[in-house]
Amino acid sequence: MAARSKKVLLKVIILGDTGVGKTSLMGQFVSHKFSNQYKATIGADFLTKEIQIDDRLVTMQIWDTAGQERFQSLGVAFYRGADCCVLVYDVTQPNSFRSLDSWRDEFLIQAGPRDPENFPFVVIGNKIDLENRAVPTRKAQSWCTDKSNVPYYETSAKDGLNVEKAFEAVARNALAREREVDQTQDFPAPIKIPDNDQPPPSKGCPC
Ligand SMILES: Nc1nc2c(ncn2[C@@H]2O[C@H](COP(=O)(O)OP(=O)(O)OP(=O)(O)O)[C@@H](O)[C@H]2O)c(=O)[nH]1
Ligand SMILES: [Mg+2]
Repeated sequence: MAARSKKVLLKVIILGDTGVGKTSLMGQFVSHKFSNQYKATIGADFLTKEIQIDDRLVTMQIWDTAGQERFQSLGVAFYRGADCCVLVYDVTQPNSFRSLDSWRDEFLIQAGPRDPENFPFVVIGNKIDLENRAVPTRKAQSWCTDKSNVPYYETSAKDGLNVEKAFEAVARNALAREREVDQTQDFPAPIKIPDNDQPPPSKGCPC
């Protein structure tokens, strides 16, 4: 029998301080390319990549955003409909780790998901190829555990280390969540059983 194949489109948004490597991660994942030169992202831009997750062909539409404040002008409409949000920090920059809270809050305010506590986030600690690491893994891991067990990955966009794994987790996480939403929607409408304490329906139908 032919394998069941369903096409899915996932909208993924990458957020994090300027210079943490958001554009580099996307470039490494989508085109296996990396440049040491820094070019600030202005506004937002997306790339797509198709990946196979079990029996499903998943098109990831990955939105790279600007970390520099003066280039941030994304409205609510941009965040709405996101299936997963990737929060990136640089393991050599403690400030970028401390910013994760505000990036998460900002996303939840703007996107307004129905169930904010369980919205699928993935956290990436990038630049692990560098020697001057300043944020310990357990600190980042503990932040993620506190936030309803957000998956945590450490990557190097430069070497490509763990990049594929992290984005696969993004897709899996979003798909798992989609299934949950589907299930609640498939539930039949509850049948109302009249409460015995309620007064009987009024007699004398006007019709
Ligand atoms: N060594 C090392 N350098 C990296 C890595 N990822 C990114 N960089 C470098 O860090 C700098 C910033 O990377 P970007 O990907 O442009 O950062 P960004 O988060 O997109 O920055 P904004 O667009 O301003 O928000 C660039 O010079 C990259 O070459 C990494 O994993 N290792
Ligand atoms: Mg960028």
